[in-house]
Formats: sequence, structure tokens, C-alpha cells
Amino acid sequence: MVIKTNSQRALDARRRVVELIVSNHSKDCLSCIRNTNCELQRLCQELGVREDAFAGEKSEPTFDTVSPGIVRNTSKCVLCGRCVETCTKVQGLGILGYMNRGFKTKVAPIYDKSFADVNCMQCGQCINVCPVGALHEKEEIHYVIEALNDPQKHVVVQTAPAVRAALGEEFGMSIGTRVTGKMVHALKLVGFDKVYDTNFGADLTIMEEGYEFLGRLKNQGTLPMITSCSPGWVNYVEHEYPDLLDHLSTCKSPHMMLGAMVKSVYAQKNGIDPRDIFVVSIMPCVAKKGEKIRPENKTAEYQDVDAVLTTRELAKLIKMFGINFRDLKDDDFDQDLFGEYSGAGVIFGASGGVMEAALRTVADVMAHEDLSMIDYYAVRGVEGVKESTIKIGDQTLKVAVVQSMSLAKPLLDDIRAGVSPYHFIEIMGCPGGCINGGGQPYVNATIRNNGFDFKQARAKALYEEDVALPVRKSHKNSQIQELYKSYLGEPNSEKAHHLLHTHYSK
Ligand code: HC1
Ligand code: SF4
Repeated sequence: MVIKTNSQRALDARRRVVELIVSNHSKDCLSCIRNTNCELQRLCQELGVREDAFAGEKSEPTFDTVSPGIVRNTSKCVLCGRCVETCTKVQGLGILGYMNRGFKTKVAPIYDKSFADVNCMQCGQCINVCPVGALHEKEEIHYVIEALNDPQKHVVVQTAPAVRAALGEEFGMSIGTRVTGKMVHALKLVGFDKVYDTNFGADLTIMEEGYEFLGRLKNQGTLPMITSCSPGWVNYVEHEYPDLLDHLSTCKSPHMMLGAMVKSVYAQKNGIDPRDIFVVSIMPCVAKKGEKIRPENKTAEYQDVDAVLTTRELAKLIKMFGINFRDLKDDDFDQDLFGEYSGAGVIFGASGGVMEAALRTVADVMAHEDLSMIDYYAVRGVEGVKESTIKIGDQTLKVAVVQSMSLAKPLLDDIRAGVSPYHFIEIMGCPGGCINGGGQPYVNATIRNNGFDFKQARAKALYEEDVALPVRKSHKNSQIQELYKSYLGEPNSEKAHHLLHTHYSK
């Protein structure tokens, strides 16, 4: 059989299908969030769709803007079902499905409810696979620009580990290009008063979480302990396994910890009223938009983080400010107070990174020495369930690492049944960890379908930064040591608990 894919009939049929999709699609392309990065726009261009061939009635759209992180606009939806498949198979949740029939067909949570009223974990994985503007993050750029233009505000920005491994893609660079220095330079040109790295917060998290774990081991506390830095995962466990909340570390996530430090220590040292400080977190994550407004994360009457921009939003901000990103020279993060970070902090952004970072510190503390073991290869990798058994002195630790809820579920069921063999588990909400968060640059279907492992490429960029750093263990970060000496006291002290720990709701 000879199949002709480019005959007149085949081209006409393809164009006709696209014209039918377009007939029920909102045409505000110029102001659409996916303008110039829309798979439907590209198809129209490739197939030469030049007119609205079937203009007429349109189905009734739903606009859901209620949840903190995600907007759903069905007037843009092409009913491809990628989001339905992702939520069901990757997260095992099935929040999205088809409702109605024929012309009225819609992709929606049950009864067309808002994401805010169902058990959506706000991971944003559905956004990442959406080919059009039907699902996207709730933008916060305007708040940031407002703060930058307010003479009363002192605006501090911090960047998550995974952002540097993907931001370059928004400027035509290949996947996996590390752009740490250019990103810092761009943020300084935008006009932020201070540019810090969330990696410092990650080192602080390891101190608090590492000692929390050691405390639980010593005092027969609840084990396995599970990491708590992925807010999508925290939403999931609150909704689906509320009986397991005691297993979660009480540590806030690194960017919330750094936010709390900026509004306390930094404010004091610089003589600024914390209410005049505006903290912006640049995150690869959509769920962090909701995390920053959780009342449990407040240390005073104000929020410790005021705005969260995704990696995609940061790229827009840089473009809006007319900055030629590709030609920028490298610049360094501000060095005062929170400028130093270890390799352990950097690898947080890849699945297994938090566990490896914790082990680098926990093992040293348990062994009472500076161990030469730094690389825990068994917990690395962006796929599947990883586990490892580590012997430190006469103690044996069994740890596991998973990412995405479909992989986490069996481990959680084992804990619930009382048969989990682990002491410590890292769980991240997104497949591959933060490098593939719901706020990262879109990887279009052509690249995904070609089998290119974009998660691995981004993770590699982080592990390369780790080995290039002089300090690779969080507790060796001299500014972390100074922070405990001059302000926090011991890890898990009362002060540390007040500022750096949180609780969860059933
Ligand atoms: Fe993450 Fe984290 S690593 S949660 O995956 O603990 O988003 O990158 O910023 O806070 O450090 C995300 C990334 C990020 C926090 C850190
Ligand atoms: Fe499902 Fe995550 Fe999308 Fe919510 S954000 S609908 S949990 S894929």
C-alpha cells in the first residue's frame, strides 16, 4: 500500500479539520497568552488557513480564574485531551475529563467546577501539555512591575534552582543550557534591589530538615519522614492522604524560608520595615503561587513572599523590558547575608536532589566527620522509583525517591498499611522534579514525541553546576553557619521553628 500524506485530498482534509477547530475557537490571538507559541496557530500557518471558513455559533465557554495558580478558558480549548491524559495517568488524579456531548463538549473538572473546588494539586502539568491558551498560570507580572515602580518598596528577588536550567529555552537556546549568570544580569537590569538565589534557602532547608530527621530517628518519631518542599505534593497529601500528614517534614520550602529570612534578619540588618519589602520568587512551579498565600506560612501579619513568577513569566518580563538576553554577560548574585550556596542547594531542582542534599549533611552529622562520600548516584535520575540503603556507622538508612503522584501512591499505601521499609522519602509533585515543573518553558509536542529526554538534559545542567562549586554540602555554607551563630541558634531552635517551619491542614 502506498500512503500519500501530501496529496491534494490529504492536504484539504487536514486543512478542513483545522478550520473546524478554529470555527469554535476564540480569535483573540493577539492578546492570547500563547501568542507566537501556540500549536493551533502554527498549524493554521503551516496549512495555509486564511479565512474563518465556518464562522457561526460558538459553544458556551467557561472561565475559571478562582484557584491561586491556574486559569482555565474553554473558549481556547481544542479538545485534544492531553491534559485529561496527563492528570489521569501521570498524577493518577483524573481531575479533568470530558463533559457533555457534541457541540457542547468541554474539558472540565467534575460538574464544570473550579480547580479551587476539586482536589486539584495545582501542579500545572496539564498546562505544560496544553497546545493552546486554554490552561495557563495566573499571571502576577503586573504586581511585580507595580512594586518595582513604587519608591516606597524595596524589591528582593530570588530564583529557584531549576529556573537556570530552562530559562534559556525561551530565548532560543537549546534545552539544558545553564544561564545562571545571564539570568542574574537580566534581573539586575530589570531593577530589583537585591538578587538572591533560592539555593541559600535550600541549604537552610537541609539544616532544618536534616536535623528534624535525625531527631525523629533518635526519639522514635514518625517515620518514614517525607520531604515537604513541593507544594503540589503537599496539596495532594492534604487532599488524598490526610491521615499521613504527620509523616511530612514540618519544614517550609526553601523559597518560603528565604522569604522569612529576608523579612526578618535582612530587614533588621538593613533597617527596613518588612512591610516595605516586596519579595518575588521566580519558580518553575505553579503551585508555589498558592503556597505563598497559605496562612500557615505567615510569620507575621504580612506574607513572607509577595509574588511568584513562573520561568515563563520571567522570560516575558525580560522581553517586556527590552533586554537582549542572549547577549548578556554573566553577573553574580548579591553576596551579602544570603549570597553563598552549595552544590547541594543547586540539585534540589532535579528529582533525587533533595534526598542527596540531605544525605550529604545527615551522613556527616551521624558519622561525626567530613565524609568523602558526596555523590549519591542511586537516588539520581528523572524516571521511576529510586531507592538506596546507606550504612553509616552501625546505622542503616533506607531511603526512596519518587516524583509524580502515580508513582508516589503505592509508597503511600504501604505507609498507610504500616509496611513501608523506608526511613526517609523524597516526593516531588512533578515528573522529573522541579526541572519539569508546571511553570517551565513549553516543550512542544514534536520534541516530546521524538523521544528527546528534555528532563534529563535540564537535570544535567544542575549536576554540572553542583560539581563546579567549591562547597557541596549545605552545612559547609559559611553564611548558613553565620546565620545560626548570630540569629537562629541551633537547627530546629524555637526561633527556627517560628520562622522556618509550618503545619498542614486536613
Ligand atoms: Fe523547586 Fe525548591 S527545588 S521546590 O523543586 O525545594 O519550584 O527549582 O525552588 O522552594 O530550592 C520548585 C525548583 C524550588 C523551593 C528549592
Ligand atoms: Fe490535574 Fe495537576 Fe492539572 Fe490539577 S494542575 S488538573 S492536578 S494536572
